[in-house]
Amino acid sequence: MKAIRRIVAACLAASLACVAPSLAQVQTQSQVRFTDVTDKAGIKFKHFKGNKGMSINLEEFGPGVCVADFDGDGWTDIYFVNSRDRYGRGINVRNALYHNNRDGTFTDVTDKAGVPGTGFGLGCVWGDYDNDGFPDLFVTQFGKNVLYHNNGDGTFTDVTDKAGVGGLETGMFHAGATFVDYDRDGKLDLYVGTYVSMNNDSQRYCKIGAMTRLILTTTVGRTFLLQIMECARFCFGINTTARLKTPPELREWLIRRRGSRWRRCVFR
Ligand SMILES: [Ca+2]
Ligand SMILES: [Ca+2]
Ligand SMILES: [Ca+2]
Repeated sequence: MKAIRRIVAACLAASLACVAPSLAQVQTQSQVRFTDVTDKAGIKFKHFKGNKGMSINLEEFGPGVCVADFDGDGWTDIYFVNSRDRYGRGINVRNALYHNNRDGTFTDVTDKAGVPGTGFGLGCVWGDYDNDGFPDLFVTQFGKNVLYHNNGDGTFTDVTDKAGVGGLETGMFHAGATFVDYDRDGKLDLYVGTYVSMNNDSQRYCKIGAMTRLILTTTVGRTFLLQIMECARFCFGINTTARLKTPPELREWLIRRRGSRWRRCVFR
């Protein structure tokens, strides 16, 4: 028995010898720490998700944030993107531009700069598309995008229509964008990513008894079953299951929450 204990002890010692340098290495690598200075920096921006009850995929996709030295003072400024109230609840929110005060604090200059956004925002990107030395701001939105030209005096001008970058011809769900000079002519070009088709034509209704819920669903990239599940969960919440009652074209489904009876769901 003593021999076995000696062997085990020797093995443990050998193992620790092997492990010890790794732990030290990890400790060395983890010396960098971050401190949350949001309040101290004066950044009061709060993202409003926009959901009413269970969120739809649109409300899960934001928000974007992008940084640039928009006024050329050598200090990086921050732009936050916000969503909007799409349910008529009277909730007023907007995007926010925070100017770097060079002392660890920031000031909200959105109103002065004129860059609140014009719709349900998703992403943003800075880029000096006209090479005047001041970065301009492009915001992707659900619906029409917005391009703000930097006037160089702390203010911006909405030049979306003039620039032709509203993007409605490519759909509504503009998820993100990037500036890149793809043809190397010295002028930045703009690439905008559009997510699934999601517009008024793809609004669906879920009717269960006297309860009718409008849901926003998608016509591309989603299976019909997923749409049904979205419908069911909007009506009954999570833990809802569904099964087909009639052929899919009749769109009658039976749904139920766990432990409850099956109920008929008509999907239009
Ligand atoms: Ca700055
Ligand atoms: Ca510019
Ligand atoms: Ca170019």
